[in-house]
Amino acid sequence: MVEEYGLYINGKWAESTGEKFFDVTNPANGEVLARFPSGTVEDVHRALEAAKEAFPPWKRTPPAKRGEVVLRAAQILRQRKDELGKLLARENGKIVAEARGEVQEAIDFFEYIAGEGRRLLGETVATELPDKFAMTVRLPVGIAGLITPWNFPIAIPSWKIGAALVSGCTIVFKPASGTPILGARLVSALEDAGLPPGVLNMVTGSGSVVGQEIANHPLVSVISFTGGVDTGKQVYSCGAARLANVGLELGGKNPIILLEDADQDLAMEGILFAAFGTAGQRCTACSRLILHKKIYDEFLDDLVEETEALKVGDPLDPSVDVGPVKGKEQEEKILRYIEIGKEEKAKLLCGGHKLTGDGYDLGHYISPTIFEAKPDMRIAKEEIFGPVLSVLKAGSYEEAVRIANDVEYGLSSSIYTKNVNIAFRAIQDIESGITYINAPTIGAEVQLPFGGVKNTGSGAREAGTTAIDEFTEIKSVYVDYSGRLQKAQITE
Ligand code: UN1
Repeated sequence: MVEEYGLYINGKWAESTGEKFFDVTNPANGEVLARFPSGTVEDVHRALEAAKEAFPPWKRTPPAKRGEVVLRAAQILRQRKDELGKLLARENGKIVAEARGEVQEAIDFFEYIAGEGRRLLGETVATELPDKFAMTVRLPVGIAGLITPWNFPIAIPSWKIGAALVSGCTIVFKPASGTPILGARLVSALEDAGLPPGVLNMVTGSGSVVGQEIANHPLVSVISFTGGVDTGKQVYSCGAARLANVGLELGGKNPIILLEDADQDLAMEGILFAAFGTAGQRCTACSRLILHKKIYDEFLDDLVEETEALKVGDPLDPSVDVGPVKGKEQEEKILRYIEIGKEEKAKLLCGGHKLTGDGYDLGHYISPTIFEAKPDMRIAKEEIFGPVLSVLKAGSYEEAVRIANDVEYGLSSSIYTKNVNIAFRAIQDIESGITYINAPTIGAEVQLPFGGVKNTGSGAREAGTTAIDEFTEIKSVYVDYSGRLQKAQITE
């Protein structure tokens, strides 16, 4: 059955002012799951009006009370975890274990950030004058425009929405058109948790209409965007034109460095999970394995064997390791990169094609692919966002780090070694927002900041202790209780 959804404006599921709709399909078999309105510029304006009205009372609501609503939503999501996990697997194509994990990530973050409502810490700071007191307080930035991607359709919206709500912002939210169902379900959980009307509004539709209007509108004081680097740059310049706060989480080309002393069995499992889990469609996915020359041939043979043994298929089948990629566009992009790899004379070791035949024909399945590549090849430098791993050879730790850093991105990274000195050096040397020691590049936990360096992003880190930085302004407050004019820097 095709579910019909509306926009969510001012506490009501609403129709669009336009007439157009779009379908959401299951990438495993082409089944149409839902129909959503293609929102218009006027719809964005209606949502912004609601967010504007709702802002003053929400700002005045004590942060702990704001957190309570978010905590209640976490409890509701927990009750719905089974249903949402299956729905997510059907909407996005990730295997059901990972889909459940993603729902859990949203629950975890809501629980975590709800508690922030009882902190929202400022500082007290010494002053240079007698009978004077100084402190900082945090205030909400204003209306937040949140634009989220299809690869984490509930976890990433939960990071942005949860942090914005507890900070006291009101919201206009645009989920990705490929996966708006989980976004809508997140909104429902907050509605059922008692969020006041207008505090959170959702407008579905295209990036070029809805996304663009959110990014450009003067009422939006903070824009938080996760997605591709080209769109991220456009969003950044929209925000720059009016000096809005902009938070960007963009691409990755995340390396795993495997040194000759590492526990190779442990590394094998981690590489398979990071490169081919979620069909490689995580910003944090490992797309480069930098392998020490002493273990190169032997490890690579085993890796190819293990990769060929991965079961690709229906994400709802618990025995499947790798599901489909999100859709036609995604499939074509990945296959194009595989062709580029062949043209660049990278050596294709396994996979490299679309899967066809029984169970595959109606979906978008790509067999897990490994290339032996050189660091300057495009497949080893550009984000492919699919189950394609480039293997690169390094003669030393130093060379491995040089290769790791020689890309435009810096989100996640990993090194496998038993040498504690090298491990600690790597923390300093690898240019990325996240580094794992003896663990794969994926699987960040919500209580730590998430984000990257270089072209991976800009602005405050999401999640973790920094989550509220994106949505709060810091005000410095001076209280002079001396009863006379004291002049800082002048009064002796
Ligand atoms: C993403 O791919 O944008 O660390 C988010 C991870 C997940 C989040 C990934 N917790 O892999």
